[in-house]
Amino acid sequence: MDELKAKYLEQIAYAADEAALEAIRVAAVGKKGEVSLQMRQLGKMTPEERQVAGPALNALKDEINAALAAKKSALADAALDERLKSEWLDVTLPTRARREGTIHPVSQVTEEVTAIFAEMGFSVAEGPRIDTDWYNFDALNIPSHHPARAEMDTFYMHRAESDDRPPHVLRTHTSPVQIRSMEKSGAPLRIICPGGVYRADYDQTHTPMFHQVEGLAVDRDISMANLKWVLEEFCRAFFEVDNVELRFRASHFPFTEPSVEVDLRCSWQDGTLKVGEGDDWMEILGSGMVHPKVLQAGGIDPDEWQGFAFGMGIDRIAMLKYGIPDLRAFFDSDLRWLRHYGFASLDVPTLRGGLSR
Ligand code: 2U9
Repeated sequence: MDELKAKYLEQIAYAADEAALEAIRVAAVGKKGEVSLQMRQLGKMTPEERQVAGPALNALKDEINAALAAKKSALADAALDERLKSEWLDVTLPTRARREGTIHPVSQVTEEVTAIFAEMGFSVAEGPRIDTDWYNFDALNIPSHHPARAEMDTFYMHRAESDDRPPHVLRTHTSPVQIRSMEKSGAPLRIICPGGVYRADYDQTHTPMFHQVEGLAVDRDISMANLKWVLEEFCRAFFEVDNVELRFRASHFPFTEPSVEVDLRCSWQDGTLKVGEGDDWMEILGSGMVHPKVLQAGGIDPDEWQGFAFGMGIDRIAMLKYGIPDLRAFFDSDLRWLRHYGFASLDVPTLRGGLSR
């Protein structure tokens, strides 16, 4: 037994790789290995001989197995060390000046808006781009006869006459996401819903697909004052100026009551927009207090809860902030345009690190 032990421990010590180790394992403790064969002889021994040889053989087997395991792990460590010597990268190197891909202004502005509202406790909610007309219209207090349905130039999904499922539309706003979030999470709630929406309209300021971000805050005593503060904070952070001034103009939307359109004080000089100064006003978003019927459609009791909501066009605020003239170019995939208006992929917008370069 001492000979077997010395032989196999030496072989294990000199094994060069896992394959050699496996061959040694098979030869020593495999089913037909030398130690296993010895164990089979135990039956032929006298009980006294067996009492000595049995435990000694088991101990030998354990020792060989332990040596095999230790060598296997040492080989794996050595292999990893070898790999680490060749596979490394210097994370302190500067990024490549000549970049191939860029972040689209829509993605950049979505990230900026998300960072600002996240700081105020809003989380991001997402939902389907194809939804039922109930989620897109009825739940938002836009019944079938309502003129807003026609005004929204809706794309309806084709369906067979025999199809008895409810009609589906390409969502005309991200509002159905808020209805679904109210149903799912209940009150209180603080969310923003960014994403693509669809309307059958095409000219210099309209494309059949564009992007919106809508916000919704529901709590026991939310007021227009909270709405105004949130929107002012947003504009200050987004346009990166301290002195923003907002003007609330009475308006009408089916889903909010009262409803307001919000204008931002600005000046236009030589086609350049300056926010927070001058005598011009520019409309940037719509908002209001959520209509009780809309809260109810989302399963929230309007006698106990109230909320504010707002909506704005991401493409539009991207054009304003970054001086991009034509909306249609956003979706042309023209590489020269993308290189000119795109953002560096490693410049992630944060409030402290800076929203834009
Ligand atoms: C729920 C309740 C209320 C979202 C709102 C607006 C006003 C608005 C437009 C801005 C420019 C759309 O992209 S745009 O054409 N939006 O004026 N949106 S209040 O109100 C909601 C949404 C969801 C449950």
